[in-house]
Amino acid sequence: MSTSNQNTKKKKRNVFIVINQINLYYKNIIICFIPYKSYNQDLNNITLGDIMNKNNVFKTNIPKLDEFLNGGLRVSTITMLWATPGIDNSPFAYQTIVGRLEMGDRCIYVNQSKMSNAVIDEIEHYGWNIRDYIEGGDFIFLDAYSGLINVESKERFFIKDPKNPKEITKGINDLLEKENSKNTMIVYDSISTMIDHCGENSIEELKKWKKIFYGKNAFGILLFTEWPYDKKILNELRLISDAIIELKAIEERVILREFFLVSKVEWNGKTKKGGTVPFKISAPGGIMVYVPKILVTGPYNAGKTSLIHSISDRAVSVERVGTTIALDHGHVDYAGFSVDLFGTPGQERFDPILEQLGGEALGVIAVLDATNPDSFPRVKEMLAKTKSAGLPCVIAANKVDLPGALSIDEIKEHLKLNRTIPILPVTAEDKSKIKEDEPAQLKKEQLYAIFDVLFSKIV
Ligand SMILES: Nc1nc2c(ncn2[C@@H]2O[C@H](COP(=O)(O)OP(=O)(O)OP(=O)(O)O)[C@@H](O)[C@H]2O)c(=O)[nH]1
Ligand SMILES: [Mg+2]
Repeated sequence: MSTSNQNTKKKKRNVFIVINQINLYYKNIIICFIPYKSYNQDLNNITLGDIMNKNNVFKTNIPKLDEFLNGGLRVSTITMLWATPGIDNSPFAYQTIVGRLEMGDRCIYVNQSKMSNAVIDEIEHYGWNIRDYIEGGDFIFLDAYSGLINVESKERFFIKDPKNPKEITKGINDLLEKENSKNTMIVYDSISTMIDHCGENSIEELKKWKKIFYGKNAFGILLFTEWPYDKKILNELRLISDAIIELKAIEERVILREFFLVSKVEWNGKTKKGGTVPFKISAPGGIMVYVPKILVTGPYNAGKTSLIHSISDRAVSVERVGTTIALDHGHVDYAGFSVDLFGTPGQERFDPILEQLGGEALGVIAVLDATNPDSFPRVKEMLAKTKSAGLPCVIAANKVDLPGALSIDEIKEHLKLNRTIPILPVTAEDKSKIKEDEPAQLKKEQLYAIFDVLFSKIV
């Protein structure tokens, strides 16, 4: 059994490296796609059928990512978590580990760049329980770090000389050979450390790993940080990888935004281009798709503030006698998305600021009062003023609990929109609690339905 330090305290600390004053621009991302043949020739005993087998699909547990991976990871493959220096790729591995363990798989974590206790601390930092799996023997460390720093390993399984890549391969093979009927995910942390110590020889070992995985229901997630390595090494790494998930950053004004993109998926047969997914890592919670701005607009008194307050984990409004005079802001974490909502004031006298508020929004929720068709032209006007054309948009037909409220079809007819925008109903949770000058509590499940539709259009 692994002998993780039971006294390890749960530490609150920031595990991310912040880059200051560095301009990282990746607008011209070269998406590298290597046709399937090149890979297949390399490993002639693994067939396309093996890799494509849908019964062996392993979800990563990371929102949106599985969509780009044609459902998830595959047996006998190597997936590279390819990070730009300064971006931590380990939370991606942790989140997948936790998901796989919950699904009944086992995980071998080869730690070569940090102590196993540091890995446990970090996983717990995100609020995930890992100790039960360690004790149950489903989460196993293969310690390749102690040997590097010349201390005795406390783990049951360790590599004596981690500078010898053949020993690493043998260590992985021995663990996989042990009788086990479960699917096994091998996490290697990290390939950069391996290359630093073992040089180009590492690449030859990686090729062997895929063959070792074959027949043992195993697959690998390898952590790699792209330090300034020789181009030849980088190219070989790309070739060996069956899938590459790149983690990059882009500077927007003074904020550094992180995003991932899948630049290679062998088992997909093609690369889904242009799919960059901005992400944010919260503790607890893990990786979320980050949507920095959703605009909530609509006529005076339609229910914008009510919507933002009802759905948000935390919300701020600037109101005067029940009407919004400056801004509504709320934050929602839902369905793997982390979203900032910005509400516009409804009154026409604030129209000059509508245009500014609409800038940089990734989606729009237009709220209308279903009992007040006279205000519908104003909905269209506000959509135009916030420059919402072209943005994913949903209309929330609010107050459908009130007598005289129009049906969704009637609203559609009245609005006469020249593009198809989904219209979904919204009602107050409890009509008896409605107060004239206060935002109402709206039904959460209806609001989540609106988000589901909107999010499906955003990334
Ligand atoms: N019956 C009913 N009343 C609602 C509903 N949603 C909001 N209200 C009420 O409608 C009024 C206006 O709601 P707000 O959320 O302040 O509307 P708003 O769009 O932010 O208004 P402005 O900021 O002034 O443009 C309040 O009195 C709410 O209690 C609903 O679904 N049903
Ligand atoms: Mg308001």
